[in-house]
Amino acid sequence: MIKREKNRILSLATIGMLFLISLTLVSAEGDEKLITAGDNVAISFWIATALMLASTAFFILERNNVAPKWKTSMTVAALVTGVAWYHYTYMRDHWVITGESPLVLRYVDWLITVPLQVSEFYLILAAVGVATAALFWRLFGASLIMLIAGYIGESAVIGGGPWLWFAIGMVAWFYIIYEIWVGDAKNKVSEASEGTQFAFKAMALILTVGWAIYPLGYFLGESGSAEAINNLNIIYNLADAVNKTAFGLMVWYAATLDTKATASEE
Ligand SMILES: *C/C=C(C)/C=C/C=C(C)/C=C/C1=C(C)CCCC1(C)C
Repeated sequence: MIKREKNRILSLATIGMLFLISLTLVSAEGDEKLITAGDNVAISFWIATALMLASTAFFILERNNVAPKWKTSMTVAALVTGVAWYHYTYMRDHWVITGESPLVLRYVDWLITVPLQVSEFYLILAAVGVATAALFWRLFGASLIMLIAGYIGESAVIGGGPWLWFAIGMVAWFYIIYEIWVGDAKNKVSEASEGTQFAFKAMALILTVGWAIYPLGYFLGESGSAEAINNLNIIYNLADAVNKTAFGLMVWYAATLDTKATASEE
């Protein structure tokens, strides 16, 4: 019975995946321009697109194999890569056709996926017993300030120049790092399960090291060199691979650790 149920979910997921893949093909066929060899930015867009789709399918399928308390985290991980996959299908076409940065869609994507990741952090903190609604809103607010400042700086919709807005974004990001490393979470985490401890450490590293790739991309992108736009896009695409796929994999690994531990207790 359970097996039948599982097979049904698996086949539904497979159908869903094939559907998503066929959508990707349709939009690729409609393009007037093709990727030229040596267009490394376009290649990085295509790799990121495929990676986001594969990660989404993986997280949805693996959701069935983890303990119930980790299922929501797996769902959120799949949503992050799923939303990104959808936006990447557009961003990559935008690049191939215009040769320009898909600036607006990039920030639209972050505006949805970063709050989703903040919710993921919140779920992990909740497992450690240190999550409060106030903390969630502080992290959420700081991440919004960071992204809005970045958008204003890159798009130049308001004056001030790219570096003032960069500085504001950096302050918001440092505040997030401060909350994670200096808040009470880290004291309580040593009492939590092995899986939760792993997830917490992974989260702290992603926020500090993984997220650092973005300001680096911004910095190089605004440097005014001829390669600036290429650097910016390759670095942002790489950053998304680390922060969306690798982060989801860490959550999945933490969930698997916990699920095994619970199974051996029983
Ligand atoms: C999935 C997308 C993610 C996790 C995007 C994260 C984006 C950032 C951490 C952006 C950071 C920036 C700063 C810290 C300074 C201002 C410029 C930004 C917006 C690139």
